[in-house]
Amino acid sequence: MRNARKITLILVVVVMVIGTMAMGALSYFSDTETSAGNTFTAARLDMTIDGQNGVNVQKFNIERFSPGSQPKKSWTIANIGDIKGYFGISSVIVQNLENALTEPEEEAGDVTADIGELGDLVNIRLFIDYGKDGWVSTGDKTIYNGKISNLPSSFDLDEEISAGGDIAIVALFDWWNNGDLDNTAQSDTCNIDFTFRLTQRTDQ
Ligand SMILES: [Ca+2]
Ligand SMILES: [Ca+2]
Ligand SMILES: [Ca+2]
Repeated sequence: MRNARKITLILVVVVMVIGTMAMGALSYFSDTETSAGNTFTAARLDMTIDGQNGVNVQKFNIERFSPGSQPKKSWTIANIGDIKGYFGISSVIVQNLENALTEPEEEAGDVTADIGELGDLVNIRLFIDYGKDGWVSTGDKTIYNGKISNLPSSFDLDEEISAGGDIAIVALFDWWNNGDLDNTAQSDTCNIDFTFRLTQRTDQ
């Protein structure tokens, strides 16, 4: 009986000690802060040509082109995104169409009735016009200078365009005097399709 009272007393003391410890734990200083609302928002990389977005921009449609002419055309390539991009020409496709094989063409030795010669005779100077004056100036970057038919299928230019920035690309065509050979291109059409590309780089 005495032992039972002793055990009960011990249990009461243990419970009181645990209770006091718990009360002591609740009384410690504490503080909390939050870090909520953490988000990721993807950047934007979006290119326009002459302010046009998502539509083909036909830059030139030159009619009645003849030797001695020097037409030029300029594209404004803009990065309307919010990170810088790197510009290149990912595809160049040249087609030389004969259209009609006229009498002067035959007389000049054109024997290919289904292949045009215009792109073989006309020079194209393609450059980045840093001065934006439309002409090749000191410091401008020449992309290509040669006959249209010899254009490579792409140009890996790696030309930086900052967010909100733009560059001017100019194509300057020269049909210099090639003598009688010029007659082989009468009535011909030369078609050039460019695909411009703006890409992000991971090391920026
Ligand atoms: Ca675009
Ligand atoms: Ca021909
Ligand atoms: Ca022709």
